[in-house]
Amino acid sequence: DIKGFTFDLDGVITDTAKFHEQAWHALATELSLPFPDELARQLKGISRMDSLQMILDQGDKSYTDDEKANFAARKNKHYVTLITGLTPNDILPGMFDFIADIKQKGYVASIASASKNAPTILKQLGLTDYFIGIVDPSTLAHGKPNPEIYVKAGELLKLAPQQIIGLEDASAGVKAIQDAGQTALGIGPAVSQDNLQLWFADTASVTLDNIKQKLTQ
Ligand code: B16
Ligand code: MG
Repeated sequence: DIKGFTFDLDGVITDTAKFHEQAWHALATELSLPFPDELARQLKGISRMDSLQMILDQGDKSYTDDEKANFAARKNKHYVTLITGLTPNDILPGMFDFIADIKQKGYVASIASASKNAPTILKQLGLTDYFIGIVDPSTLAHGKPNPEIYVKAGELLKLAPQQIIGLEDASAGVKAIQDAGQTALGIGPAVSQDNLQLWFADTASVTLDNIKQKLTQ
């Protein structure tokens, strides 16, 4: 029986992708590098330093580790100013009701986000108390699609993988959930091809009733 949920953050609980995009785009422009829409899409779920490398790969200059650390810090400073504007109104449709409902019914929940800013984002959204824990991405050796982050998010719940549903909007995250032995719940067009028993077109459709219905189909 399902007793808990592991949540991706960006794209599932709130849309921080637009702020990442804005901050990376500004950095790319400062460095005279192009920033195509396709690149913005590819950066979803990718760690900060890996994202930076993908942006720098648009040009042919090489940079020292110090310079790269400085670029990443500059982007993050900009990003942090953008997310201070987040409020509970920025929770994606239906997600507050779902998160409150599972808590009220005794399920446990944790966060599996690659973002080091996840604690700040949850606080801004007023959701901190709904989660038992947040995986610290600085403790991870590998990013999604490696299952490590979902394994750790499951450990925070003190549940077996078979008792957990993981929520994701990206294919790499769906694979990470499945390889962690949890049941993947996919949301949105980017994961519609993933052959999931639990697939929802949007966050508003994610309810316990709809999940139960799909699981018994
Ligand atoms: P930070 P998720 C990811 O969040 C974002 O999708 C990705 O664009 C970002 O680079 C990454 O977090 C790291 O974020 O720079 O704040 O540590 O989708 O895993 O919730
Ligand atoms: Mg995501």
